[in-house]
Amino acid sequence: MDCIFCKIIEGEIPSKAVYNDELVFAFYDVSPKAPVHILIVPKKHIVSVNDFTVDDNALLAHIFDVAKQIAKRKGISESGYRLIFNTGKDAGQTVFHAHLHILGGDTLCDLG
Ligand code: DGP
Repeated sequence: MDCIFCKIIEGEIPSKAVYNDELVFAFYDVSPKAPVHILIVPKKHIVSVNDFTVDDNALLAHIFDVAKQIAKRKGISESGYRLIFNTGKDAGQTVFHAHLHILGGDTLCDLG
């Protein structure tokens, strides 16, 4: 499959790894939008949030648990961070392998 994140997971494309287990891989975003900008990707190829099913509930819970762990490890748990799944064209999704952005380390732009 010609998927850049599958290739990163397989190690075919280098990345700066942050976390790895049997379900997910996390690495630094190549084009950071905040001092801390990390992506968590499920190892299973899932195109976007639209494609998660109830069978993925445990995987989704795990992704958020890993996000919490990473935020703590990177020292942004208390200062604050944003978790984003861009989903589809209008949201700016550019890689069609679902991924959770962790953004923090500074005051983020107001979305409200
Ligand atoms: P999104 O716009 O939500 O689809 O985010 C895709 C992100 O993936 C974007 O912030 C840049 C990042 N990205 C794209 N290609 C690579 C790559 O080859 N390596 C790394 N580390 N990040 C990448």
